[in-house]
Amino acid sequence: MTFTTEDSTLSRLKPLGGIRVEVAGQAASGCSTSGGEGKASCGSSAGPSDMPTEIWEKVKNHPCYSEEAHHHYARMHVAVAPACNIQCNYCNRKYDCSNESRPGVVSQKLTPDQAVKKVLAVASEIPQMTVLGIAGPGDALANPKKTFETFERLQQEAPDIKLCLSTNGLALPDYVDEIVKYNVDHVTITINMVDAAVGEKIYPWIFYNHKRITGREAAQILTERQMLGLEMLTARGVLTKINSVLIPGVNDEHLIEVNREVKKRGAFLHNIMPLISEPEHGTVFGLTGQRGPSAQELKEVQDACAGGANLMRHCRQCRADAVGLLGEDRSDEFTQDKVDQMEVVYDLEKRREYQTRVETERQAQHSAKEAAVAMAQTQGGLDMKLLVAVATEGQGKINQHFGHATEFQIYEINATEGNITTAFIGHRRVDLYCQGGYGEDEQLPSIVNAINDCHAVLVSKIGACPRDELKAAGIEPVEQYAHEFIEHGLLSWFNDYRARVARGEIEYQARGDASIRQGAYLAA
Ligand code: CLF
Ligand code: SF4
Repeated sequence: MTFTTEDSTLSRLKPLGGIRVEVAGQAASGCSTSGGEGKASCGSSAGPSDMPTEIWEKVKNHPCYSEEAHHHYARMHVAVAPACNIQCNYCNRKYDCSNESRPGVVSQKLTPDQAVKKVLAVASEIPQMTVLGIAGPGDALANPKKTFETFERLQQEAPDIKLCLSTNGLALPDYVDEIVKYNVDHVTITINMVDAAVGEKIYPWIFYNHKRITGREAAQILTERQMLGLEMLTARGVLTKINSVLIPGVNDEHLIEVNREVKKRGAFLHNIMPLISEPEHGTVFGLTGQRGPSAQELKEVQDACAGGANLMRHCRQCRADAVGLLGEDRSDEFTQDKVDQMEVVYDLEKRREYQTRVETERQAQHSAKEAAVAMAQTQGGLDMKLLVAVATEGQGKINQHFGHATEFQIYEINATEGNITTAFIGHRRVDLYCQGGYGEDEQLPSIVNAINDCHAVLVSKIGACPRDELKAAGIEPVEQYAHEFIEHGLLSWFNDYRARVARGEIEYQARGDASIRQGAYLAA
């Protein structure tokens, strides 16, 4: 018998090409050519043996382009691009661009001079910071002078840092030469539709050729420019990621078509993100009651894209001035006044030494994962597929106290016909349970809601009260694998769990849906 958390819902969406590929299988499948439809495309969880060396060199320490790298390497954004050339219904200009960051906090806008000093300061303090992105708070290419001046200077002053930019794509075809000239190896285009009839529900207007254009014509121009820009980047060897905002009832099933079209044009990754539409953000969608997707709705669309462009599932919808590992926010340590007072010494050698140590740690995690999977295969047991939440603060380990977690990482374990795989499928942001030494019991229901589709939560420690509440909700709290590598803990728990099911000590029960937390992220 096969147990799964999602049988009831998965069949609603039709996968590409009529073939359903299990998520875990996809994650493990690595590089695949697309039979003449597009270039080779490698998944975010792929490794060096899955892709050409020059591509691996570009992605191996980019936390957004490599799922494994995001446990070890950090990125930062500089908010040098305030203007925008389109209007999205999920955006309120008072806040950051929600294409690449989430609304809720206004960034401190920087001049290129300030931005360069900030990057050097962060790079000195955080040697695992390997990528600098320009992602707003408006559109990077609606502010080309500031964007490219910043890139040009950084190319000279911090040559080991990878450059990355994010755009809505309207101006992209005009700047591909500059992107190549300044060695911007990674570009993200937000593409929410490839059909203007869908697009006119998302974009009320664009500003193009010195004119404001509205309605379907605006959406048509936008989609043509996005596709052209993507093709031009692919032709020049720039790795391109597509971000799509999943808007239930507007573009949910349509995103499967988007996935197919961007794969055809050589997109390296597709990142499908949930709409954030709290009314207090004052966006059109927020004010008209357009809701965001639930966790399972998001997963269904992502799973239905299996076989198309490879998916990124570890995006944190970070701010236009984010600093740190994905999922952490250290921007408060690098406000303009603090950076102004810093003595910045950019020590390239020290950064390289540190990153060599990170690579050793990463290799240890990789080996631990392989050993854990091999161990689990030999034990046999019932077929099942389920989700598990993990509290981690990095290094690929179960090393965080339940009460200190501001997010849980979600893994899917899939045992089918003797083959076991694990796959990272996303994260769930939560409010901090532990507030200044005591547990905040009012937060517990929202934390349970966020991981309600999981069978267990693996933590380094947990108090009696949250333990009881989780158990009552049917989620098993597990401390036993504290400080072990995540995959090892996951599979050890899983083998124990299905052995208990097989012995009749516990009964397998399907889990329900979970909610994606809306609203501003607050750093712990
Ligand atoms: Fe920044 Fe974006 Fe570059 Fe990453 S973020 S410009 S590709 S360096 Fe990353 Fe943040 Fe998600 Fe963006 S987690 S919002 S995908
Ligand atoms: Fe807002 Fe970004 Fe859309 Fe511009 S592209 S309207 S800044 S979400």
